[in-house]
Amino acid sequence: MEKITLYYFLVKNKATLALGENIKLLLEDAAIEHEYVRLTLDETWDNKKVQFIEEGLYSGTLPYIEVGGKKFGRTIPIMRYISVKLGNKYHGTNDEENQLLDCVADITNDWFESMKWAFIDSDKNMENHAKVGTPKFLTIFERYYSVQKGPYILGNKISYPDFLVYHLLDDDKALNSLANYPNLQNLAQSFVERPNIKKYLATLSQ
Ligand SMILES: N[C@@H](CCC(=O)N[C@@H](CS)C(=O)NCC(=O)O)C(=O)O
Repeated sequence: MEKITLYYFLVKNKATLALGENIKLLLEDAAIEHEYVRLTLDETWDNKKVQFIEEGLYSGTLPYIEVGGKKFGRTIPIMRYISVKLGNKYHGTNDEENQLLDCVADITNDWFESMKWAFIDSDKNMENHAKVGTPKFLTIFERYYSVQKGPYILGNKISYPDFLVYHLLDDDKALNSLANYPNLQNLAQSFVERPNIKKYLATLSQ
């Protein structure tokens, strides 16, 4: 696949925080040549947003990618697009599997939105999210991941929602408290051992 340029904000000065990282992890895993451009969510963004909308990114949101002179937006659609371009590398093998992947990916949007608003609103809401929101989503995903033997949602084959779920566990600081969620723990442990992911994660701790 051609080189991809990924655009996303640098959130709270932490390289991996929020949506862009889902795509970054996929690009790393697939060993696709890429550049990651970080923007700042400040007054300069308002002008950029107008420009992006004029260029056809009508939602005016990040992340987006540029590839072969074309721009594509929205996290999950971008991940699906990359997977399709790679011969459905990160999709299922039939309609029913793909419906399951759609479903899991859709719930990750709910999880992200719940976490985002708690994070933006106040410390009190964040506390409430940690007590109520996080366990609610962990329980839902534990159910999905218990259907197959794992470690991934489709069993041995990784697919795009696995990246989303792993990254939410990280963003929501749940990676070290998965004792009651053995299938999610299995996912997280296997995910970080994927050779390209392992190499990439090592660069973050340098
Ligand atoms: N569900 C969308 C959410 C996109 C979104 O709301 N992005 C936020 C950053 S997390 C954004 O661009 N905010 C700036 C704005 O709306 O002007 C996706 O996954 O792409």
